[in-house]
Amino acid sequence: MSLIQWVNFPPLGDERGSLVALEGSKTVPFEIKRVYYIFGTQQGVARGFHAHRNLKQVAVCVTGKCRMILDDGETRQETWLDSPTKGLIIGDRVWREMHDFSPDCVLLVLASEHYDENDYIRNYDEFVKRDR
Ligand code: T46
Repeated sequence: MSLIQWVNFPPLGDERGSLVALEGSKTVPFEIKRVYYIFGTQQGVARGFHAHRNLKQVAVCVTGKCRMILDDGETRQETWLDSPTKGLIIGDRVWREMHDFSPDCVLLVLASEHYDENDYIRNYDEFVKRDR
């Protein structure tokens, strides 16, 4: 099964421009408990490099782009987040890395759980050996 799974956000456009609505348990396949966004990422900086034990997320670049790597310990796949109408679903126990942020990138993330530092798996070898 591909690690790269999308959810489409149909643009509600009219002559004034576009609008996308994100609704928990509707357009987004879980109840949204937290929203955060990453912006102003410096050139050459990569982020992520961890997995989560119990967290589902949808990530969407509302402007600009970045490259996302997902890795379940057996398969490593990558894709570009470059559209405000496509969200990437990131499931539990998937290692993620974000690279090649454009200067204008705003990466919006919708999360199924509140922030919990104890939910992070930050050591790749441990992730592959034990935490998948
Ligand atoms: C993920 C990828 C896509 C908080 O206090 N609350 C929060 O909700 C978040 C997400 C972070 N933080 C703090 C923890 C750190 O001191 O903000 C700081 C930066 O977080 P972090 O280094 O984890 O950021 P990234 O970009 O490496 O990872 C983030 C999310 O943490 C992670 O869950 O999946 O974006």
